[in-house]
Amino acid sequence: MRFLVTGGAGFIGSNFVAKLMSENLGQVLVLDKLTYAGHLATLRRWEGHAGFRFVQGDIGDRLTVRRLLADFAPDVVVNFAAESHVDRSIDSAGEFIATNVAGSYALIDETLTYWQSLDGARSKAFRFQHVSTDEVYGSLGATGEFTETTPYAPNSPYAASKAAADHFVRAYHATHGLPITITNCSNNYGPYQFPEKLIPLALLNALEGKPVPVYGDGLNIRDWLYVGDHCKAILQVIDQGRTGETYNVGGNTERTNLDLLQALFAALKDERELIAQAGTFDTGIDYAGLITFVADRPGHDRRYAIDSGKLRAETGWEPVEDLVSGLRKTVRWYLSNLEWCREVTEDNYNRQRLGFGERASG
Ligand code: NAD
Ligand code: TDX
Repeated sequence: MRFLVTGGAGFIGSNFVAKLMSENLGQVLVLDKLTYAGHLATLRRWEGHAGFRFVQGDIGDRLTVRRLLADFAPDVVVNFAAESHVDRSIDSAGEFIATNVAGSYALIDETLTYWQSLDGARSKAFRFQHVSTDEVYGSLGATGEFTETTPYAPNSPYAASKAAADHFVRAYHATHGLPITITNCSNNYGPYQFPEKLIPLALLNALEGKPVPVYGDGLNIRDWLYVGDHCKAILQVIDQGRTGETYNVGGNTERTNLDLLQALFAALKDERELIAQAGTFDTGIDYAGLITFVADRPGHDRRYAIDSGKLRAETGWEPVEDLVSGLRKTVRWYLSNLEWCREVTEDNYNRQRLGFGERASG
C-alpha cells in the first residue's frame, strides 16, 4: 500500500506515520508545509528509511499536489494537514480558511482527477481518508452524545473551517463518486503534541513550577483519546469503513478540565524519579496549587461527548489505553523529549495566552 500523508509532521499525522513505518504497512510520502506546528524533528527517526519520503509543501498548491499524486501514485491519501488550534483561530481565521477550507478543496479536487485516471482495480481500491474533529457538532448540554447524524453547529472559526472541509469531502463523494471516508474524533493527547494544547502546556508549566492557566470555571468537558488509539481507528476505517461514510471516534473518557489536570498531576507525581533525572526540576511542587483561573475562551464549547458505536460495530475498534495508562505514556514521553519541546517552540511560542488578545485581521 502507498500512503500519501498530508500534515504528517504534526502531532497526530506523525503518530500515524510512526504506526505505518513501525508496522511495515506500506510506502509513506509525507506532504507538510512545516508551519509553526510541523517540524522535521518530529520525523527525524524515519529519515533515510526505505519506504519513507518527505516533501515540504502546501496542500493548497495544486501543482505540487498534482505532481506528487502522479509520481507517487498512492493507494490512500490521508489528510491530517490543518491549522488545529482553536485559540489561534480566534486571533485570526485567515490561515484556517486558507488551509482547512481552500487547501482541503485543492487537495480533493486534484485527488479526484488522479483517481479518475486510475484503472479498474486500483480505482476500486483507492481511498481518500479525511481527518476531522468532533468540534464540528458544536457544544452539548449536560446529557447526550454526538452521533454521525448530529447536525453540524460549529462555534469557533477553527470548527467552522473543519466543518466546511467535511462538507466538501462529502460532496465530492455524492457528486463525483470519489471514494472517501471522514473520521470525526474527540480530543487527542500523547507524544509530539505541540505545547500550545492543554495537556502538554500544563505538563511543562507544572514541571517548571509555573502557573497552569484554566479558562473560565474549568468545568468544560472534553472526551480524551490517546493518539495511538485514534491512529488505529483511522487505519481500521481505511481498511474496513464503507466509502462515503462518516465515523465518530471517541474514548468514552469525559472529564472536566479540572479533573483532567488532577489526573495529569497524579501521573506526574508517579514519575518523580524520571523528573529528577530529566533536569533541574523541583520534585516537591504542589502541582494543584499552580492552577490559575483566567478569562474564559470566547465561544468556549461547554461539553463534547462522542458515541463511537458505529465505528466499534463496523470495524471492531476498541481503544487500548485508558486515561491513566495514556497519561503515564505521555508524561514519560515528554520527560524524555524536553529537547524536542525546546526545539519546536524556540523562536515561535513561549506558552503565552493565545485567543484572548488583540484580534489580528486576516
Ligand atoms: P497539528 O497542528 O499538530 O499538525 C498539523 C500539521 O499540518 C503540521 O505539521 C502543519 O505543518 C501541517 N500543515 C498546516 N497547514 C498545512 C498546509 N497548508 N499544507 C500542508 N501541511 C500543512 O495538528 P494535529 O493535532 O496533529 O491535528 C491533525 C488533524 O487532526 C487536523 O486536521 C485536526 O483538525 C484533526 N484533529 C485533531 C484533534 C486533536 O485533538 N489534536 C482531534 C480531532 C481531529
Ligand atoms: O491553557 C489552556 N487552558 C484551558 O483551560 C488551554 C490551552 C486550554 N484550556 C481548555 C480549553 C478546552 O476546554 O482546555 C480544553 C482543551 O483545550 P485545547 O487543548 O486547546 O483543545 P480543544 O480546544 O478542546 O481542541 C482540541 O480538540 C479537538 C484540538 O486542539 C483540536 O484540534 C481538535 O479538533
